[in-house]
Amino acid sequence: MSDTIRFILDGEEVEAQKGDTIWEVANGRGLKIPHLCHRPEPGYRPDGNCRACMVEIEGERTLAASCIREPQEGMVVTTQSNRAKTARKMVMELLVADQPEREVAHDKSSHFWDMADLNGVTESRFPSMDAERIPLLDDSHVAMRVNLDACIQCNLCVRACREVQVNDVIGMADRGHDAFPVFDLDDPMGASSCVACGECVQACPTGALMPASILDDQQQGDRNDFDSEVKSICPFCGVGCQVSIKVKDDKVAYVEGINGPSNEGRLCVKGRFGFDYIHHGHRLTKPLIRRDDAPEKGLNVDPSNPWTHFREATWEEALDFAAKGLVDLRSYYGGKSVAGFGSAKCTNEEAYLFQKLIRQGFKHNNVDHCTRLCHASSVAALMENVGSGAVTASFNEIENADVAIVIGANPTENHPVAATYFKQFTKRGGELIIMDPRGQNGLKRHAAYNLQFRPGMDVALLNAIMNVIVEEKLYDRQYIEGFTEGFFEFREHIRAFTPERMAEICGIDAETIRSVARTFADARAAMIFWGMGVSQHVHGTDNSRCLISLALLCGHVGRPGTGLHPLRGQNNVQGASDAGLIPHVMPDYQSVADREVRDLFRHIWRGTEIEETPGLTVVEIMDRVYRGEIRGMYVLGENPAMSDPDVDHARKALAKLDHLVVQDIFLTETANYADVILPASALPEKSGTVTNTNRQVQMVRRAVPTPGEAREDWEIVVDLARRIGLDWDYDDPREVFDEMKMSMRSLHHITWKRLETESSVTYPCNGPEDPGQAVVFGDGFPRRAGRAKFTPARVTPPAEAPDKDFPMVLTTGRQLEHWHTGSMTRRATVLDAVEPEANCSIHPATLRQMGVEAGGRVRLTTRRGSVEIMARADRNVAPDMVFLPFAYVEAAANILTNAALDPFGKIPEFKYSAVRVEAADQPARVAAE
Ligand SMILES: Nc1nc2c(c(=O)[nH]1)N[C@H]1C(S)=C(S)[C@@H](COP(=O)(O)OP(=O)(O)OC[C@H]3O[C@@H](n4cnc5c(=O)[nH]c(N)nc54)[C@H](O)[C@@H]3O)O[C@H]1N2
Ligand SMILES: Nc1nc2c(c(=O)[nH]1)N[C@H]1C(S)=C(S)[C@@H](COP(=O)(O)OP(=O)(O)OC[C@H]3O[C@@H](n4cnc5c(=O)[nH]c(N)nc54)[C@H](O)[C@@H]3O)O[C@H]1N2
Ligand SMILES: [Mo]
Repeated sequence: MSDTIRFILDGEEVEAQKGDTIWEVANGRGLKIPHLCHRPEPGYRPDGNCRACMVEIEGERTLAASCIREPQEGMVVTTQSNRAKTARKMVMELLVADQPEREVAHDKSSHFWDMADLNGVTESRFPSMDAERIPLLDDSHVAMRVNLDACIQCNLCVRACREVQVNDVIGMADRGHDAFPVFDLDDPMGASSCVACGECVQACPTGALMPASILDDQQQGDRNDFDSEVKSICPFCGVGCQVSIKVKDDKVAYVEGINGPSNEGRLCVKGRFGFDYIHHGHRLTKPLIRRDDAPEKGLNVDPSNPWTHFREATWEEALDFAAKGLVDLRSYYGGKSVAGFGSAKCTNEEAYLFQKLIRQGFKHNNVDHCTRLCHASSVAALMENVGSGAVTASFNEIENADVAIVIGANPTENHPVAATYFKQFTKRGGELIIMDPRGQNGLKRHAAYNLQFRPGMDVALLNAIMNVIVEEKLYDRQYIEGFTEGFFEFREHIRAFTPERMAEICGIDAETIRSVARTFADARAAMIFWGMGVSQHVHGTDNSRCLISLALLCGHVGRPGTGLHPLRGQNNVQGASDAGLIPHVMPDYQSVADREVRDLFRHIWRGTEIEETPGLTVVEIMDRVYRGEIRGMYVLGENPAMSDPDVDHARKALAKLDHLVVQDIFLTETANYADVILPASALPEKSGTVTNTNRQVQMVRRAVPTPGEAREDWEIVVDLARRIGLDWDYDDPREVFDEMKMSMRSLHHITWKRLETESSVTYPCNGPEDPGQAVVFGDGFPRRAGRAKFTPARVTPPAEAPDKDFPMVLTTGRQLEHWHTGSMTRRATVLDAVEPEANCSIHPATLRQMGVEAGGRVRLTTRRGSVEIMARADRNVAPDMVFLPFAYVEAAANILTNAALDPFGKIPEFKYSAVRVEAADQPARVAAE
């Protein structure tokens, strides 16, 4: 069994695990051995190149680099011998000779100078060697500065870029003492393929790579020049990276990744460099009430000058006004005349309070949020067939997989930190299967299979794969017998979907389909990840049903390295859904139609009767608003005037409302239509909990104050609730969390206190010591008899087909630097600088045919409307397709998209509309009737 080794370290017998290094063992015992090229953070391979960590080993002639040397049984190691200390000091002195003086250092508090101090080195006896060779400042990137005069060739930036984030941008040019890091083929950083994750900046020990925001004109700065450090969660995507926010003068100075369970220190460009949206001049700092003499409601408010339409109000006045408008509608037209959109950008406690306000205050369930436009269909299929809507395994489980499918998701742009784990998986030999009509720049070169099939044909492709698995009997009979139901009907159903027949429909040849089927079925452990390319279709639920069946067929659920993982989008969409911000279920997906559930909440909510009819969804609510049946709305942290599938309709609807209360951090397109605007807090300004895609409940801590008179969202919701007559008396998010625990089994063993100390606990959690279960359903499913179900799916075509007037296919989605409707990221300096202009992507051959240069302007027209926009040439997009992000108000994608809904998930078909593309300087062609 001997995985432990005993050896002598500085005179004491110590124990080490096999694979530990001397440095690790020493460090674990509090001994300080200097280190420069070694970074103890997870993911960094020791390299042993700088010799700063030398120790003496009895019986060995030369000193050993402790960061790479593993102890052996009986070895005698001395870390503090004179010989070792002298050697380390010498290494340091040689390096100091080539550094800029400490007083003018790029980073006065660099790890390098800490190590110099540790060695007692203040100056060097040696002459500087490299004044000549240094390619000096590279300030071509908006977010980062390169000052190679401080580079010590430690190679950490290369490992950061290649091995941790797997971006392969940085390499070393030249050799030995003359080596220096280069970007791509020695391009300026700003012109290289760098995606600005900033991992290299975080890893650099000397300040040669630094965040631009903390350097002055002289290229001098100090990483320790901050007033406080607060550990919290990134406000952008569902990965839920843990961040350390360094605050100076109540502003975010800079951000670093810390060792959270989902990110292990890594961040992406948004999480590291995208925080200053919270300090933007457009922040709402005072409550606003629409002026009596305001122009007609429309998209006509300038967020830097709202006074044309709004006037300042005190909180008292604004809250009274907000409440009165809603209460008046309730008394006059009944509670159903008011509906609410809550937010997946806010905390769990805020989501809980919001749905409670609508359910308790207006006696119905017409409360929903952006999950409807997102994974609603995936959740519908998961609930139906697995019995639970959350992921069955964390994405980090890919570490234990040997095959993984990524379908309809673009993680290098939308879940970039998750993508780093996917890329590392392929580096270890894992086989990645990508299924996406669009080629993926970031991931495809790592993939074993890259299936660029026809858009909307997921069921055809997946059924064909399952046909092979069934026909070739590659399925896991034992698993199917033990844990599933419906297999025999499914087997009959799937027989018709032969690869040959499906190849014609989906565009992937039968042999490739067979080969993918065998790869997946033969895997020891395989995972399936999916995104909006699967869910946002009129057949989104069918798409997910296929993915579930595929995993069940092969028994790839419930074990390490297996599982179903719909990559959740917003930072707290999992948590907001768990907290009941959904029209047909209460917290923890307990059905409003279930009497026992309603009884439970009557008890917890002190006598409130819960309406038993499931409520209306986002798009249905917007429809009723349009028809005048809903006259008042409370919109918290959502921007439907941009994100609704038919914004023309949504904007008209919003304009009709008698009373619209918007609570946001900016004057969004939606706030344009508000009667009253309540200035709220951004995530770094509040405390509470959020739940990420991995089911990890994590602590959000307040880092900076809200600007002006803006207040934390939960406080505003509580004050409004009191004014509409509810007897709420919460004084702290913690009290809300405690109330949530009364109805939510998912929070068992997860306490506020634990989250304060541990920062993150995964649900389900089996005990006060258990960090939570990363993989679930190994012993059965939360369904009848513990069995998951096969639900057959047929091929349904998209809701509209291209024809001669609209011959191409429009698909919409996201880009790395921008967040949804752009309200946050277009106000973040770095992100806006990198991606400043509304753009779409079109195949170069298609552009050529239209006579449009790359970067020229095109007009996109669908049956619903038209926008003009700059077109990029992109070979990843099929010649008959256009890819359009929806972040740009000046060319809003959702003027064009089709609002047709999936019947189960009620999700719109954002991923497929028929479109006509023309050069913008050509006269618009009028569609023939
Ligand atoms: N940078 C950034 N990151 C984000 C967000 C953001 O706005 N910006 N939003 C967050 C949110 S809320 C979400 S939900 C996630 C979404 O993350 P993703 O699901 O990755 O998002 P999308 O870019 O909408 O679409 C993913 C892919 O679906 C493909 N696709 C299109 N049609 C089809 C099809 O018919 N079949 C298949 N299989 N694929 C198709 C597209 O080519 C695209 O590559 O991202 C989250 N992360
Ligand atoms: N064409 C097209 N449309 C789509 C999609 C698509 O793929 N294509 N995807 C859909 C999907 S998956 C999603 S999730 C939706 C997203 O749709 P939305 O949720 O409407 O989009 P966001 O821009 O994220 O809106 C969040 C709002 O919250 C505000 N905010 C941020 N932080 C806070 C906070 O802490 N407190 C408060 N009060 N406000 C805050 C922001 O300023 C912003 O106005 O879009 C959907 N629409
Ligand atoms: Mo989403």
